[in-house]
Amino acid sequence: MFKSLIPRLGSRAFSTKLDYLQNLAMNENCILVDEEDKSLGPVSKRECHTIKDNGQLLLHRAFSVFLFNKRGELLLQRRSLSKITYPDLYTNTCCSHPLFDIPEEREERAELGVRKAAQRRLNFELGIPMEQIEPQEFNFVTRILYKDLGDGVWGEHELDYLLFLQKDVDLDPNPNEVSEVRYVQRQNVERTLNNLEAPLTPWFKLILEHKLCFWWDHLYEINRFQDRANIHKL
Ligand code: DMA
Ligand code: MN
Repeated sequence: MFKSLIPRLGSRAFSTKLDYLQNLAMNENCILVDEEDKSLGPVSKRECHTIKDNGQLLLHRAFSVFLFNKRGELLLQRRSLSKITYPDLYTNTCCSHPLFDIPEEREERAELGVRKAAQRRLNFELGIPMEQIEPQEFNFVTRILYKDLGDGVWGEHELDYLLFLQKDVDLDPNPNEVSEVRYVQRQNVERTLNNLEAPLTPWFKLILEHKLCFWWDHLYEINRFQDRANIHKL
């Protein structure tokens, strides 16, 4: 009887995107943390985002940038179809992880590691020149902790630093990361987000339901709301 030489693909293989660059990035090491944000060492991005058989996901350090232009409009991105986790969804300006592999990104003093990682990823994902945003320019607001089971194969479980910045910047999106960018006005936020051609990422939704609009309304004094003491479970 004919036996196929092509191995049968399990469900995980089917839902694994074969994008070369995105797969390569899965070998980078995130920073594993406990619920108090104490660093527990390196774990690959692949392992951090793989849902285990018991539904568990490893908690790791992350950041979410909210970049506003001088008119106070929030920059959104649509994740590319190549992304392995949460492809083709609209989300806040830029999200990623400080890497254990880059020693400066492990620095916890004044959130320096996260700030450096944010500068690196704004450049990589959106093409914002490195010199247009310095790490100390971000306004760190607070940390949130959330878990989301994504597509059942790939998910998120993050201790996420929220970074706000109001500045006009140059954009040159990287198509392997981002398929579309657009600015959203505060007064139209509900209507605009309800009429997008794709859903929002779960973390953006959670932050939106939490305090995004309040912080947006107080952009000019955002530093008043800096909270280093607490980690908010959303
Ligand atoms: C991960 O974002 C971080 C958050 C806050 C969800 P991501 O999936 O966009 O990470 P990367 O761009 O490094 O793949
Ligand atoms: Mn993550």
